[in-house]
Amino acid sequence: PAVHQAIEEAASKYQIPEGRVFEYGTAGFRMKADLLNTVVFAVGLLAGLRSKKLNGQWIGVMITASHNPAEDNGVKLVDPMGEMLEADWETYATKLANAPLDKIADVYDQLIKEIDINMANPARVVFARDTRASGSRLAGILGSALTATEVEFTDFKFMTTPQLHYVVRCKNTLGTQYEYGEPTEKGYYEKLSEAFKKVMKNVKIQGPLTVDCANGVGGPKLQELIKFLTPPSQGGIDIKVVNDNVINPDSLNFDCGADYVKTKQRAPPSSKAAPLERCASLDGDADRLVYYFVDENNVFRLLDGDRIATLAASFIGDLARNAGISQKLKIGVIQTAYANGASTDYIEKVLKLPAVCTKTGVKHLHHAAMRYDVGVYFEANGHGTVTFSEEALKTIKSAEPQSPAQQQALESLNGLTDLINQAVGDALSDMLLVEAILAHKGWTTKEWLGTYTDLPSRLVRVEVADRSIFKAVDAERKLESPAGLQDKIDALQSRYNKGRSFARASGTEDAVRVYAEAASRSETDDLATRVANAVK
Ligand code: NG1
Ligand code: ZN
Repeated sequence: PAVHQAIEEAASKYQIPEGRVFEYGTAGFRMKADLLNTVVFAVGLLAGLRSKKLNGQWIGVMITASHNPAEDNGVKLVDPMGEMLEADWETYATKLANAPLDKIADVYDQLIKEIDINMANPARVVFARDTRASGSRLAGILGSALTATEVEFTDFKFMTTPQLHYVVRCKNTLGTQYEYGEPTEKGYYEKLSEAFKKVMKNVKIQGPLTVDCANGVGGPKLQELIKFLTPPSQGGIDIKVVNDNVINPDSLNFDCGADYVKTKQRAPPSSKAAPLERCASLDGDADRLVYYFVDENNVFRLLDGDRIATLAASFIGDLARNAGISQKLKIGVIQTAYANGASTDYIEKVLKLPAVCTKTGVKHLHHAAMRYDVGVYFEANGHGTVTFSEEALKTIKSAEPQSPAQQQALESLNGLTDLINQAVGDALSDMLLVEAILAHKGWTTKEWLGTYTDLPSRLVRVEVADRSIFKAVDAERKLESPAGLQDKIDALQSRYNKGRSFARASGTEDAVRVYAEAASRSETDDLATRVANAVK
């Protein structure tokens, strides 16, 4: 029929790069931007099918390669409630992306049968992109696939990844009892800024915050958000935006941003922050956030995703107790094997909360978080958020305060449920969350750092001939293949005080990652080197 022919016609304009096999991984498809044309076209076809399968609910498509270099790009699908694409569909995405172009319309038709899609249903898609130079070309290709398949779509142009997730969730809940907000960028700023005002009632934060925006889309969006916040002259936070150059596309993620700061364990070389000044870095699409400062002795101090998780869990726990509803709000903290062992200890022994370990990738963390009334989940690299169950929201909204103190705690909790982007980890929302908590606790970053002492850690990237032979089990903390390797790792880590190490194949790069931590820096480095050698 007409659609089949329109797909063939539209597809004939592109060329599949030779010898490439594409795979929808933890971060969707990601690679050098000039290889992505046909992949984006395939994702456009699938987005329409996904929407039809879900009775015309809005599906999101985000064009970004996050913290990767400027010449890369990527594309991923967003499900109706703002979550990552359902796992089963990753295979369909992979199938379509690898179809030869003269067969892609046939594969499309096969998928309709295989997934059993009612083609009479409407299809609706929203999409956006980060500031990469290749983004507008890819958005055009996406549009051509949507047009060929007669899908209704809205192009939101530049957005942070979490903003797009927000819009998708808003569009699909509009007019229902779960209405999430107004499905526009302005709606996003209004929701966040109003919630922040609520949470900041009666408290004030000390000193300015410098935010490194990785020269990505987070820069202009943070500038926009600031217009909605209380200005410093009226007691609001003084946010200094740096690394917000989106004019020179090559500066994206270059010597700055959350990934740089976390992996290099140092401030961006361009940083002019004085000792003890509070700093934060976003990544290229503003879904990761880390804090840091330089102490009195000029030593760099990092406050990563584990720190944000422990801070949030401790604060929400306090509020629940102060509101008199702690019995009804079961809080859990979800981490991956990359979480610093000291943070896990602190969660279990000091906060007395359950700490759950899942596989790497936020969809696994998100899933585990949903099993709690309040699920706090963060990857050590700064990607994460807090989820509130329906039951928890009801408890918070319907609780009857018995005292002014209880009322205040309930109001703060209520504000938090709006301040936190529950669809997905969101650096701008997480930043306001951290600022609010520090203000409530009256803490500087130094006191935050003082809650526990991180074990020295090391992350090593090991190039191997074939990473697919590395098969991990037990939330990726152990290897069952290649045979014998885990025994070697076990023997090595037992030789070091507080030694812990594991190796797993990366889901986003062609390499194996080795993580090690131990009581001292030298033991850590030694352990990491030995395990890396065992992997090679
Ligand atoms: P891989 O390449 O699978 O280790 C990396 C990050 C993940 C996650 C994904 C998606 C580390 C050690 N790994 O995964 O946490 O963020 O990218 O972007 O940080
Ligand atoms: Zn990102």
